[in-house]
Amino acid sequence: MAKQATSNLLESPADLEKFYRDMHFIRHFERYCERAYRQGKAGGYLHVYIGMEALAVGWMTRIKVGYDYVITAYRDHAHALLLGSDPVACMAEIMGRQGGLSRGKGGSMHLYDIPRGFYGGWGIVGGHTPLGAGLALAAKYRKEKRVVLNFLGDGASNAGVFFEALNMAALYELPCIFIIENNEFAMGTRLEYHAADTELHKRGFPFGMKHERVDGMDLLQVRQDAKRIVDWVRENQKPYLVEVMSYRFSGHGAADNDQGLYRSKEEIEEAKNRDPIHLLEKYLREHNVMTDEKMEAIEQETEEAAARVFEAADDSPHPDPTEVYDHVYTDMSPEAGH
Ligand SMILES: Cc1ncc(C[n+]2csc(CCOP(=O)(O)OP(=O)(O)O)c2C)c(N)n1
Repeated sequence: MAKQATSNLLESPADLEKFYRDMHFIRHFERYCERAYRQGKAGGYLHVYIGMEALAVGWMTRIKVGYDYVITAYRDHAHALLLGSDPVACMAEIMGRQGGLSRGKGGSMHLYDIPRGFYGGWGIVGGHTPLGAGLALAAKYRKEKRVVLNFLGDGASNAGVFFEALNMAALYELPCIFIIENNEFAMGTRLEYHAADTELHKRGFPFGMKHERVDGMDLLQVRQDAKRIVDWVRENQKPYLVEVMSYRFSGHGAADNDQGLYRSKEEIEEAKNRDPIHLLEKYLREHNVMTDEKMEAIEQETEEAAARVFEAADDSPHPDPTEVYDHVYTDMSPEAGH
């Protein structure tokens, strides 16, 4: 590691390296997911997180893994990976294989890992937001001090059910952080065309909820905001609405090849000036935390790691057709011990 003035650093060098690796790994993992889809190896649909890595890394590294709860929509790969879910099991799920997190029955949009507090992975836009409030209600009822990260998209923040979730969370004072991942688009519809008021965080105001808009591209800023808000919610046991500004570099889903129908190539290139990985590289360079050679090595190592994950997942067999009705509903019978 290069010489550095560690006292000026916002994070320890070891943590900075870990975050840098995580962001690269997520990006490579997502590229392999797109490849799997194009090779016909991933059924259903698939949405990647490329461009938004700092958002998930910043927030997910501020919670207590295995204690706090996380729930999100269908753009869910990064969240599972950051909670420590086995990357091969994530990729195998995305490919619909037996070794997948949901035994190959959910696919990309339905990753779950309950021991790590990950409650999915949901495909109905906005539909999971009351479930996240319910998780917070359960924790509060049991007098635990958990917090819930309840992620949703900017488009999802228009759904009626989201306002119901906000109302109940405020009424019952639930430790739930609604995190709007504002990547500026709901499929091909730009923020200005889908939201009457584009400051989405204001939607917390009518419910008397604390709310604010924060950055989602500069990892170190994200980490600071996330810590402040997670600490506040854990301590005060009340909800919070935070709108995190980001941008998605890839198409909406794997079938959107971004042919300039709703945004120009120039706009995407312009947004890449704030590529979260490059912003962190700039910090690492300016503070002499890491040399360019080391950064290149990490980029390559994480690419190779993602390639190994892809291959291992591809080796996992398809589920046996006789299992099709198994594990779909929880067995609530007395024999099952419930
Ligand atoms: C209730 C419902 N309506 C419509 C859809 C189709 N649909 C899938 S993704 C999407 C856009 C959601 O955008 P946003 O919430 O901003 O999330 P992002 O994809 O940007 O992460 C829509 C309308 C759906 N899945 N569920």
